Amino acid sequence: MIRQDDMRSKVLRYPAFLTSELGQVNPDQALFHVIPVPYEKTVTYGTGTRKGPAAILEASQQLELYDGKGIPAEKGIYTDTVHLCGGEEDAVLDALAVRVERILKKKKIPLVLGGEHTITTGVLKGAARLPGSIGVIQFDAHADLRDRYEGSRYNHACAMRRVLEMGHRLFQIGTRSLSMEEAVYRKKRGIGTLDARDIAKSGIPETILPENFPDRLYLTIDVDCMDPSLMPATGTPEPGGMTWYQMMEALSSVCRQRTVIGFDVVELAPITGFHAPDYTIARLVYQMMGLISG
Ligand SMILES: [Mn+2]
Repeated sequence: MIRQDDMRSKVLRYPAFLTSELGQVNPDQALFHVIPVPYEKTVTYGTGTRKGPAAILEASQQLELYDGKGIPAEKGIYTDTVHLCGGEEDAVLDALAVRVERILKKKKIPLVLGGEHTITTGVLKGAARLPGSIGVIQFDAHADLRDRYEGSRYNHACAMRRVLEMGHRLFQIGTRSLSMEEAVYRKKRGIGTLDARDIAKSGIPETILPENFPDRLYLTIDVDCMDPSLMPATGTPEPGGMTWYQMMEALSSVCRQRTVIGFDVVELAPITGFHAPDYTIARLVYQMMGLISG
């Protein structure tokens, strides 16, 4: 499955997103640039998220080109080389920042497939190098706002704390598991929230984001925002999560109201022999492309 184009320069490619339908894609003509990032260093419970990107790309071969409204693939989907994740955390994340910055400068949309949630900090470091403020929407069962976790500032449980330190605004959707300190910190920093409990009670509101939230959005989707009945393939599942249609409604609401500059999907940990979760994420990614470009 993994094709090693050139072992000497360690260029690694997974099968491209929807390559079954699209064949070779010219990066200059593609709006969406997929970066597979099989990063797994600080996972605390279930493991295997390094296998997430390849599983999503593999499952994408089964997608219908028509998403129910249009054909998002017509905007062009280019799958770039696999990000090298073997080095020091700082170096791996900095290299990711450089790649993302390059894509954004070409007015393309980076689409990063994880890998653990830590990678979002690398992506946003790159995005922050372009002018203008960015609002970050985090779909996640967990707040990920700890300052340190298990001795590391790079732990996935700290990802959003690092993002806030870069000066980005944050809005959390689907949260249902956090420490008392995180709850206090959330209030203190004025972080916007649409918690899972409120979604279960009242559904997705017409308008989610506050009026003064930045117009340029970056979306980070931890797959555990969805209910484990729909998404069991993740390291730290939490009951009481979002349904498929709640996800679609929330995503389409924020895409309608703002400009999405990029997004990532993280923390899929494929279960061998059970391909439904992998396909669910491939479909989610494709629907996102439609919502952004539609
Ligand atoms: Mn999470």
